Amino acid sequence: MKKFIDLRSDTVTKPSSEMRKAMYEAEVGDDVYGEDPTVTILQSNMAELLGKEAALFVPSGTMANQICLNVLTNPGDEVICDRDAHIFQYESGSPAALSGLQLSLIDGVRGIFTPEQVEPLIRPTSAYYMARTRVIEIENTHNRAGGTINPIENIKAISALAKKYNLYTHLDGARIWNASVVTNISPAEYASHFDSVSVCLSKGLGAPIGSVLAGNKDFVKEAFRIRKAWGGGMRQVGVIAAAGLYAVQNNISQLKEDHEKAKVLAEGLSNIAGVNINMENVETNILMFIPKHISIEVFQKKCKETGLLLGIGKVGEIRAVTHMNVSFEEISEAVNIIAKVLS
Ligand code: TLP
Repeated sequence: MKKFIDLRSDTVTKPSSEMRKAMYEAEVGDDVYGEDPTVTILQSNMAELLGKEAALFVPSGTMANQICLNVLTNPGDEVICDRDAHIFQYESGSPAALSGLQLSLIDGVRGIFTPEQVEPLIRPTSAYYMARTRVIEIENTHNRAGGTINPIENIKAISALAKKYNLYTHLDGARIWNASVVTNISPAEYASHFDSVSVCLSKGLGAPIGSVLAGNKDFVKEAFRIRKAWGGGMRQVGVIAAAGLYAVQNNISQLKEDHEKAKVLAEGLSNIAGVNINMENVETNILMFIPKHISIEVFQKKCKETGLLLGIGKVGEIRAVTHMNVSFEEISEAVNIIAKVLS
Protein backbone atom coordinates (compact mmCIF):
# COMPACT_ATOMS: atom_id res chain seq x y z
CA MET A 1 0.00 0.00 0.00
CA LYS A 2 1.22 3.48 -0.85
CA LYS A 3 2.56 5.32 2.19
CA PHE A 4 0.84 8.66 2.65
CA ILE A 5 1.87 11.57 4.83
CA ASP A 6 -1.36 11.76 6.74
CA LEU A 7 -2.20 15.20 8.15
CA ARG A 8 -5.98 14.78 8.09
CA SER A 9 -6.21 14.49 11.85
CA ASP A 10 -4.38 13.42 14.99
CA THR A 11 -7.05 10.71 15.23
CA VAL A 12 -5.05 8.73 12.63
CA THR A 13 -2.29 7.97 15.15
CA LYS A 14 -1.67 4.27 15.66
CA PRO A 15 -0.90 2.46 18.92
CA SER A 16 2.86 1.99 19.41
CA SER A 17 4.32 -1.41 20.22
CA GLU A 18 4.72 -0.39 23.90
CA MET A 19 1.07 0.61 23.99
CA ARG A 20 0.09 -2.67 22.35
CA LYS A 21 2.10 -4.53 24.97
CA ALA A 22 0.19 -2.75 27.73
CA MET A 23 -3.04 -3.71 25.97
CA TYR A 24 -1.95 -7.32 25.65
CA GLU A 25 -1.10 -7.55 29.31
CA ALA A 26 -4.22 -5.77 30.61
CA GLU A 27 -6.33 -7.44 33.26
CA VAL A 28 -9.95 -7.45 32.24
CA GLY A 29 -13.44 -8.10 33.63
CA ASP A 30 -17.01 -7.23 32.69
CA ASP A 31 -17.22 -3.45 32.84
CA VAL A 32 -21.01 -3.40 32.60
CA TYR A 33 -20.86 -4.96 36.08
CA GLY A 34 -18.14 -2.42 36.96
CA GLU A 35 -15.66 -5.30 37.22
CA ASP A 36 -12.94 -4.44 34.75
CA PRO A 37 -9.92 -3.59 36.93
CA THR A 38 -8.08 -1.71 34.18
CA VAL A 39 -11.10 0.45 33.37
CA THR A 40 -11.52 1.13 37.09
CA ILE A 41 -7.89 2.27 37.35
CA LEU A 42 -8.21 4.44 34.24
CA GLN A 43 -11.36 6.07 35.58
CA SER A 44 -9.90 6.80 38.99
CA ASN A 45 -6.63 8.12 37.48
CA MET A 46 -8.59 10.32 35.12
CA ALA A 47 -10.82 11.64 37.88
CA GLU A 48 -7.67 12.62 39.75
CA LEU A 49 -5.98 14.10 36.69
CA LEU A 50 -9.09 16.18 36.00
CA GLY A 51 -9.66 17.08 39.65
CA LYS A 52 -13.19 15.65 39.65
CA GLU A 53 -14.95 13.21 41.99
CA ALA A 54 -15.51 10.58 39.32
CA ALA A 55 -14.91 9.72 35.66
CA LEU A 56 -16.38 7.36 33.09
CA PHE A 57 -14.72 5.65 30.13
CA VAL A 58 -16.71 5.93 26.89
CA PRO A 59 -16.01 4.92 23.29
CA SER A 60 -15.77 8.38 21.72
CA GLY A 61 -15.53 12.11 22.27
CA THR A 62 -18.92 12.53 20.66
CA MET A 63 -20.51 10.14 23.13
CA ALA A 64 -18.74 11.86 26.03
CA ASN A 65 -19.99 15.30 25.00
CA GLN A 66 -23.51 14.10 24.29
CA ILE A 67 -23.86 12.18 27.55
CA CYS A 68 -22.66 15.23 29.47
CA LEU A 69 -25.16 17.50 27.74
CA ASN A 70 -27.94 14.97 28.29
CA VAL A 71 -27.23 14.68 32.01
CA LEU A 72 -27.06 18.45 32.51
CA THR A 73 -30.29 19.30 30.68
CA ASN A 74 -33.97 18.58 30.09
CA PRO A 75 -35.56 18.41 26.62
CA GLY A 76 -36.35 21.90 25.35
CA ASP A 77 -33.37 23.46 27.12
CA GLU A 78 -30.82 25.62 25.39
CA VAL A 79 -27.04 25.28 25.29
CA ILE A 80 -24.90 28.31 24.50
CA CYS A 81 -21.79 27.54 22.44
CA ASP A 82 -19.55 28.86 19.69
CA ARG A 83 -20.85 28.60 16.12
CA ASP A 84 -17.86 26.44 15.22
CA ALA A 85 -18.18 24.15 18.24
CA HIS A 86 -17.71 20.45 17.57
CA ILE A 87 -21.06 19.72 19.27
CA PHE A 88 -22.75 21.93 16.64
CA GLN A 89 -20.68 21.24 13.54
CA TYR A 90 -19.60 17.64 13.77
CA GLU A 91 -21.85 15.60 16.06
CA SER A 92 -24.60 14.77 13.57
CA GLY A 93 -27.25 16.99 15.15
CA SER A 94 -27.11 14.90 18.33
CA PRO A 95 -27.96 17.64 20.84
CA ALA A 96 -31.37 17.86 19.15
CA ALA A 97 -31.72 14.20 18.22
CA LEU A 98 -30.61 12.64 21.50
CA SER A 99 -31.51 15.23 24.13
CA GLY A 100 -34.09 17.56 22.55
CA LEU A 101 -31.78 20.55 22.90
CA GLN A 102 -31.45 23.70 20.90
CA LEU A 103 -28.15 25.48 20.59
CA SER A 104 -27.73 29.21 20.90
CA LEU A 105 -24.72 30.08 18.78
CA ILE A 106 -22.13 32.77 19.32
CA ASP A 107 -19.76 34.06 16.68
CA GLY A 108 -16.62 33.82 18.71
CA VAL A 109 -13.27 35.10 17.53
CA ARG A 110 -11.32 32.01 16.48
CA GLY A 111 -13.61 29.90 18.62
CA ILE A 112 -13.39 32.13 21.67
CA PHE A 113 -16.38 34.07 22.95
CA THR A 114 -16.52 36.47 25.90
CA PRO A 115 -18.89 36.83 28.86
CA GLU A 116 -20.14 40.06 27.22
CA GLN A 117 -21.27 38.00 24.25
CA VAL A 118 -22.90 35.35 26.42
CA GLU A 119 -24.88 37.50 28.86
CA PRO A 120 -27.45 38.92 26.41
CA LEU A 121 -28.23 35.37 25.22
CA ILE A 122 -29.16 34.09 28.68
CA ARG A 123 -32.93 33.93 28.69
CA PRO A 124 -34.89 35.30 31.62
CA THR A 125 -36.25 32.49 33.80
CA SER A 126 -39.54 34.41 34.08
CA ALA A 127 -40.11 33.99 30.32
CA TYR A 128 -42.00 30.66 30.42
CA TYR A 129 -42.48 30.82 26.63
CA MET A 130 -38.74 30.74 25.94
CA ALA A 131 -36.34 27.85 25.97
CA ARG A 132 -34.48 27.55 29.27
CA THR A 133 -30.83 28.45 29.06
CA ARG A 134 -29.10 25.61 30.89
CA VAL A 135 -25.50 25.12 29.80
CA ILE A 136 -22.58 27.13 28.47
CA GLU A 137 -20.18 24.97 26.47
CA ILE A 138 -16.54 25.75 25.68
CA GLU A 139 -14.14 23.80 23.46
CA ASN A 140 -10.45 23.97 24.40
CA THR A 141 -8.41 23.67 22.28
CA HIS A 142 -10.86 24.63 19.58
CA ASN A 143 -10.77 22.32 16.62
CA ARG A 144 -12.54 24.14 13.78
CA ALA A 145 -11.03 27.46 14.82
CA GLY A 146 -7.56 25.95 14.27
CA GLY A 147 -6.40 24.55 17.61
CA THR A 148 -6.85 27.80 19.53
CA ILE A 149 -6.41 27.99 23.29
CA ASN A 150 -9.10 29.71 25.34
CA PRO A 151 -7.38 32.11 27.79
CA ILE A 152 -7.88 30.98 31.39
CA GLU A 153 -9.06 34.45 32.47
CA ASN A 154 -11.82 34.27 29.88
CA ILE A 155 -12.79 30.78 31.06
CA LYS A 156 -12.92 31.99 34.66
CA ALA A 157 -15.10 34.95 33.71
CA ILE A 158 -17.53 32.75 31.78
CA SER A 159 -17.68 30.26 34.63
CA ALA A 160 -18.45 33.12 37.06
CA LEU A 161 -21.21 34.33 34.76
CA ALA A 162 -22.67 30.83 34.60
CA LYS A 163 -22.73 30.68 38.40
CA LYS A 164 -24.41 34.08 38.60
CA TYR A 165 -27.24 32.81 36.40
CA ASN A 166 -27.35 29.27 37.83
CA LEU A 167 -26.19 27.69 34.60
CA TYR A 168 -24.06 24.61 34.11
CA THR A 169 -20.80 24.61 32.19
CA HIS A 170 -19.36 21.88 29.99
CA LEU A 171 -15.81 21.67 28.65
CA ASP A 172 -15.16 19.80 25.41
CA GLY A 173 -11.57 19.10 26.30
CA ALA A 174 -10.88 16.58 23.54
CA ARG A 175 -7.49 18.30 23.18
CA ILE A 176 -7.16 19.87 26.64
CA TRP A 177 -3.74 18.16 26.82
CA ASN A 178 -2.55 20.34 23.94
CA ALA A 179 -3.67 23.51 25.72
CA SER A 180 -2.09 22.33 28.94
CA VAL A 181 1.40 21.65 27.52
CA VAL A 182 1.48 25.16 26.03
CA THR A 183 0.12 27.12 29.01
CA ASN A 184 1.39 24.89 31.86
CA ILE A 185 -2.12 25.12 33.26
CA SER A 186 -3.04 21.63 34.44
CA PRO A 187 -6.03 19.78 33.02
CA ALA A 188 -7.47 19.84 36.58
CA GLU A 189 -7.17 23.63 36.74
CA TYR A 190 -8.97 23.93 33.41
CA ALA A 191 -11.63 21.41 34.47
CA SER A 192 -12.20 23.11 37.83
CA HIS A 193 -14.15 25.85 36.05
CA PHE A 194 -16.67 23.39 34.59
CA ASP A 195 -19.36 21.08 35.92
CA SER A 196 -18.55 18.44 33.34
CA VAL A 197 -15.61 17.73 31.11
CA SER A 198 -14.89 15.37 28.23
CA VAL A 199 -11.39 14.43 27.12
CA CYS A 200 -10.07 12.21 24.34
CA LEU A 201 -7.37 9.56 24.52
CA SER A 202 -7.53 8.72 20.83
CA LYS A 203 -6.25 11.95 19.29
CA GLY A 204 -2.74 13.29 19.85
CA LEU A 205 -2.22 10.87 22.74
CA GLY A 206 -2.27 7.96 20.32
CA ALA A 207 -4.75 5.50 21.85
CA PRO A 208 -6.79 3.60 19.26
CA ILE A 209 -10.12 4.42 20.90
CA GLY A 210 -11.59 6.02 23.96
CA SER A 211 -12.66 9.15 25.73
CA VAL A 212 -13.43 9.98 29.32
CA LEU A 213 -16.04 12.21 30.90
CA ALA A 214 -15.78 13.53 34.43
CA GLY A 215 -17.80 15.41 37.01
CA ASN A 216 -19.20 14.92 40.50
CA LYS A 217 -20.33 11.49 41.74
CA ASP A 218 -24.05 12.00 41.07
CA PHE A 219 -23.31 13.33 37.61
CA VAL A 220 -21.17 10.32 36.70
CA LYS A 221 -23.72 7.89 38.17
CA GLU A 222 -26.33 9.29 35.82
CA ALA A 223 -23.82 9.34 32.94
CA PHE A 224 -23.22 5.61 33.56
CA ARG A 225 -26.97 4.99 33.15
CA ILE A 226 -27.19 7.04 29.94
CA ARG A 227 -24.11 5.36 28.47
CA LYS A 228 -25.83 1.97 28.89
CA ALA A 229 -29.11 3.29 27.50
CA TRP A 230 -27.32 4.54 24.40
CA GLY A 231 -25.58 1.23 23.79
CA GLY A 232 -22.22 2.33 25.15
CA GLY A 233 -21.93 -0.23 27.96
CA MET A 234 -18.77 -2.19 27.24
CA ARG A 235 -17.53 -5.52 28.52
CA GLN A 236 -13.87 -6.64 28.76
CA VAL A 237 -12.55 -3.27 27.63
CA GLY A 238 -9.53 -3.27 29.90
CA VAL A 239 -7.65 -4.01 26.67
CA ILE A 240 -8.48 -0.55 25.37
CA ALA A 241 -8.49 1.20 28.74
CA ALA A 242 -4.88 0.01 29.04
CA ALA A 243 -4.07 1.91 25.85
CA GLY A 244 -5.69 5.01 27.34
CA LEU A 245 -3.75 4.62 30.57
CA TYR A 246 -0.53 4.21 28.63
CA ALA A 247 -1.43 7.31 26.60
CA VAL A 248 -1.98 9.64 29.55
CA GLN A 249 1.05 8.29 31.40
CA ASN A 250 3.47 8.54 28.49
CA ASN A 251 2.27 10.68 25.66
CA ILE A 252 1.21 14.06 27.02
CA SER A 253 4.59 15.78 27.09
CA GLN A 254 5.43 14.75 23.51
CA LEU A 255 2.55 16.95 22.30
CA LYS A 256 5.05 19.83 22.46
CA GLU A 257 6.80 18.23 19.53
CA ASP A 258 3.52 18.06 17.60
CA HIS A 259 3.19 21.80 18.15
CA GLU A 260 6.73 22.39 16.87
CA LYS A 261 5.89 20.38 13.77
CA ALA A 262 2.83 22.58 13.20
CA LYS A 263 5.03 25.68 13.45
CA VAL A 264 7.58 24.25 11.01
CA LEU A 265 4.77 23.36 8.61
CA ALA A 266 3.22 26.82 8.93
CA GLU A 267 6.57 28.48 8.32
CA GLY A 268 7.12 26.39 5.21
CA LEU A 269 3.66 27.20 3.92
CA SER A 270 4.08 30.92 4.58
CA ASN A 271 6.93 30.90 2.03
CA ILE A 272 4.68 29.55 -0.71
CA ALA A 273 3.11 32.34 -2.79
CA GLY A 274 -0.09 30.38 -3.43
CA VAL A 275 -0.87 29.86 0.25
CA ASN A 276 -2.71 32.16 2.57
CA ILE A 277 -1.79 31.42 6.17
CA ASN A 278 -1.53 33.41 9.35
CA MET A 279 1.46 32.07 11.26
CA GLU A 280 0.36 33.77 14.47
CA ASN A 281 -2.78 31.69 14.56
CA VAL A 282 -0.83 28.46 14.93
CA GLU A 283 -0.99 27.79 18.66
CA THR A 284 -1.04 24.00 18.92
CA ASN A 285 -1.16 21.07 16.47
CA ILE A 286 -3.95 22.21 14.14
CA LEU A 287 -3.37 24.67 11.35
CA MET A 288 -5.69 26.11 8.77
CA PHE A 289 -4.69 27.60 5.44
CA ILE A 290 -6.25 28.68 2.19
CA PRO A 291 -4.75 27.59 -1.11
CA LYS A 292 -5.24 30.50 -3.53
CA HIS A 293 -6.62 30.23 -7.06
CA ILE A 294 -7.68 26.59 -6.73
CA SER A 295 -10.74 24.90 -5.26
CA ILE A 296 -9.95 23.11 -2.04
CA GLU A 297 -11.41 19.86 -3.40
CA VAL A 298 -9.05 19.93 -6.41
CA PHE A 299 -6.16 20.95 -4.18
CA GLN A 300 -6.89 18.14 -1.75
CA LYS A 301 -7.13 15.61 -4.59
CA LYS A 302 -3.85 16.73 -6.18
CA CYS A 303 -2.06 16.53 -2.85
CA LYS A 304 -3.43 13.04 -2.32
CA GLU A 305 -2.17 11.96 -5.75
CA THR A 306 1.28 13.16 -4.67
CA GLY A 307 1.17 11.34 -1.34
CA LEU A 308 -0.21 13.91 1.11
CA LEU A 309 -3.55 13.62 2.90
CA LEU A 310 -5.14 16.84 4.17
CA GLY A 311 -8.45 17.63 5.82
CA ILE A 312 -11.00 20.37 5.45
CA GLY A 313 -11.76 23.09 7.98
CA LYS A 314 -14.24 25.91 7.58
CA VAL A 315 -15.61 26.62 4.10
CA GLY A 316 -12.66 27.22 1.77
CA GLU A 317 -10.06 26.20 4.34
CA ILE A 318 -7.68 23.27 4.43
CA ARG A 319 -6.93 21.72 7.83
CA ALA A 320 -3.59 20.09 8.61
CA VAL A 321 -3.04 18.36 11.93
CA THR A 322 0.37 17.29 13.17
CA HIS A 323 0.86 14.26 15.39
CA MET A 324 3.30 11.64 16.68
CA ASN A 325 3.14 9.46 13.56
CA VAL A 326 4.46 12.15 11.24
CA SER A 327 8.14 13.07 11.31
CA PHE A 328 9.83 16.44 10.79
CA GLU A 329 11.17 15.05 7.48
CA GLU A 330 7.64 14.26 6.40
CA ILE A 331 6.57 17.78 7.36
CA SER A 332 9.26 19.18 5.02
CA GLU A 333 8.10 16.76 2.34
CA ALA A 334 4.50 17.94 2.85
CA VAL A 335 5.64 21.55 2.26
CA ASN A 336 7.39 20.45 -0.97
CA ILE A 337 4.27 18.63 -2.16
CA ILE A 338 2.05 21.64 -1.51
CA ALA A 339 4.52 23.97 -3.26
CA LYS A 340 4.57 21.64 -6.27
CA VAL A 341 0.77 21.32 -6.42
CA LEU A 342 0.39 25.11 -6.32
CA SER A 343 3.21 25.90 -8.79
N1 TLP B 1 -12.80 15.61 15.94
C1 TLP B 1 -12.46 14.94 14.73
C2 TLP B 1 -13.53 15.17 13.67
O1 TLP B 1 -14.80 14.92 14.19
C3 TLP B 1 -13.53 16.55 13.11
C4 TLP B 1 -11.11 15.41 14.25
O2 TLP B 1 -10.59 14.78 13.31
O3 TLP B 1 -10.59 16.39 14.80
N2 TLP B 1 -14.49 17.26 20.33
C5 TLP B 1 -13.54 17.76 19.54
C6 TLP B 1 -12.98 19.11 19.82
C7 TLP B 1 -13.07 17.00 18.46
O4 TLP B 1 -12.15 17.52 17.66
C8 TLP B 1 -13.60 15.72 18.24
C9 TLP B 1 -13.16 14.88 17.07
C10 TLP B 1 -14.59 15.24 19.11
C11 TLP B 1 -15.02 16.06 20.17
C12 TLP B 1 -15.27 13.91 18.93
O5 TLP B 1 -14.42 12.84 19.13
P1 TLP B 1 -14.74 11.41 18.47
O6 TLP B 1 -14.24 11.49 17.06
O7 TLP B 1 -13.99 10.47 19.33
O8 TLP B 1 -16.21 11.21 18.54
